[in-house]
Amino acid sequence: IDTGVDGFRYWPGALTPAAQADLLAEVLAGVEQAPFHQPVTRTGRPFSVQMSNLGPLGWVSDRAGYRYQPTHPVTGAPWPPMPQTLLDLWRDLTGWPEPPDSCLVNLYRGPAKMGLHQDRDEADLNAPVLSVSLGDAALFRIGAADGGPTKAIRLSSGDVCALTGPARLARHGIDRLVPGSSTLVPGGGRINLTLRKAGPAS
Ligand code: MD3
Ligand code: FE
Repeated sequence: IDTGVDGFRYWPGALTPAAQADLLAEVLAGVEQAPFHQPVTRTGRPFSVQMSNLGPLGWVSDRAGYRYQPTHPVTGAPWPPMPQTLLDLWRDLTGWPEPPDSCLVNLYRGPAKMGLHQDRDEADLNAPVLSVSLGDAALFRIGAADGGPTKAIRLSSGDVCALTGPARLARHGIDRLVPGSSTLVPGGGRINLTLRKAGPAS
């Protein structure tokens, strides 16, 4: 597929249905320790997506702004460990010399969406980002960092994509779910895992 954005790499169906179920079970076990919460923007507007994190650093947003921090904003506990499956997937698909230190777990249900944005809260913007989709399909929108047209592609359960090089600062978002397209996530909806090297390169 051609998104028009150089450095966007896409592996449709990278995870078999069995691998998706195993990975989801590991992620949901982590989320039992670090429950989903609904972050708010600096102006107090709630995100329609619910979030949790796994690994040493988690992305959070509140009235103080966006940042990565080592603890859950509600419970104060450290984020649960990153599943080994995800560390392996990152190594195999990105080849990046350092492991990810952050896995943002985004839960989309019903009308949840994510507006067009850039990811630039990470210390080393050269490190790639890896995304794993589980559950209902979504319409993902992406366009070049410096503006111009955007394209929508459908991300389905088990699809993996990497954002490397010029795609790292691409504008992207989730327009909407394709409801009823998967029964993987209990209670319905879509879970996206975003793996990042958020802290400084070592
Ligand atoms: C393109 N998440 O958490 S994943 C995010 O499906 C985020 O939850 C979306 O955007 C989701 O920041 C999209 C695909 C993705 C992730 C990171 C990117 C695309 C990206 C970073 C740069 C460019
Ligand atoms: Fe993003």
